[in-house]
Amino acid sequence: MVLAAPPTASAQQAPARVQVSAAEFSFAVSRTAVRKGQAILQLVNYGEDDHDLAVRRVGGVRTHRTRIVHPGNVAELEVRLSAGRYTLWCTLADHRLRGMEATLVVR
Ligand SMILES: [Cu+2]
Repeated sequence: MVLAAPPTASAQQAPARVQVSAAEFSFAVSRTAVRKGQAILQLVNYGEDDHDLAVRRVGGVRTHRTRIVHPGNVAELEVRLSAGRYTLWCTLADHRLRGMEATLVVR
């Protein structure tokens, strides 16, 4: 007789996924709100310059950041998000000022 394994903490909800499309000079998120908990933020560089993805909770002190992503490449950032509003941006040069910034709401 085979017993089904009991549910464990690791078998909970799969992490939320958000794709961030980067180009010169814009950041477009695939969704603007996610549930709190584990999330995978995927940066896809559709541009012709290098970009990266940084994320910080508004009012928070910790910044998570991907490596620099070359054109046509992808990077993922797995983070634990608590409820609040997060800012996503590119840290390279003046890209943020030029429009590479987005907001993600976590409920
Ligand atoms: Cu950039």
